[in-house]
Amino acid sequence: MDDMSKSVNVPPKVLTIAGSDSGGAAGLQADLRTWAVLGAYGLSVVTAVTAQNSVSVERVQYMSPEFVADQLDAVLPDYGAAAIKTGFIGQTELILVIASKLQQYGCQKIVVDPVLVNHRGQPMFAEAVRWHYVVALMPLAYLITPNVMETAVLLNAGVPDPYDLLRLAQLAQELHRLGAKNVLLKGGRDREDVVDIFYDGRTIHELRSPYIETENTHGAGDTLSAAVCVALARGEKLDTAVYLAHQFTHQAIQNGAQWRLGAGHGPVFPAIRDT
Ligand code: PXL
Repeated sequence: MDDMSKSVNVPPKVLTIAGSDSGGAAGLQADLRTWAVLGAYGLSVVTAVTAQNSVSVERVQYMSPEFVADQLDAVLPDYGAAAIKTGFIGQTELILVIASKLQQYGCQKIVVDPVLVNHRGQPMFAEAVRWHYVVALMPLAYLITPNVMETAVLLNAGVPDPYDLLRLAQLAQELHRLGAKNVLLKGGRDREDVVDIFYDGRTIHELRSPYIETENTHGAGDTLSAAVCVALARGEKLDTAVYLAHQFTHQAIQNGAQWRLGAGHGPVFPAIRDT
């Protein structure tokens, strides 16, 4: 019989290299949920397991670099991935092994979400981690998706005022000069709007949506970069991909905005429910 896979409409395959959030809001759980909603097939290579809930992160258990390499060697030669996202990594040895495997397998569509600060905006890792992101991972990325605080950490710069969109545009350009091919700087503000700044090396684009008054934004950044990743896997152009992902994330925040699932910050939720 002919190769059935040619005639069957298979989903795009996407890989997240990320941490597990036991609270189910962020990390690989947010990525896989986003991909299921968008009809993609998600692979997951686990970098770390966190013990956390809606209030706090209690513990982080890192996987060994060898075991992360084993996971990548297991999935990439077999399934392959049309696009890859990196999330929580947190250790220099893990950054190095991931960078080397990404080069070995030659994936072009890599979205790097530089998870560097906690939700209070405090840096989570030592300076060496920042530096490894810049020298080892950023050159491999097709897109990086830092928020305002992560941008300041990556550039070793002062924290910008999120309302100063001109300054954010400058910082996006500085990240490009530092080696990022494309930059989506998340979390700018303008009056009642949230503004993400997208810089492709030529033009600054603004992506806008109305600010939603809620504390339930845990996982918003993961959802956004996972949504960009799947659009790229489907062959969308990057400017279309970031636009679709911005709208998708706005809707995901809207969906969970009124919830009270735990005592603290609630999740965003991209699925449409009929109950
Ligand atoms: O939202 C960033 C993020 C990514 N990955 C893991 C996390 C978080 C934030 O809580 O816990 C595992």
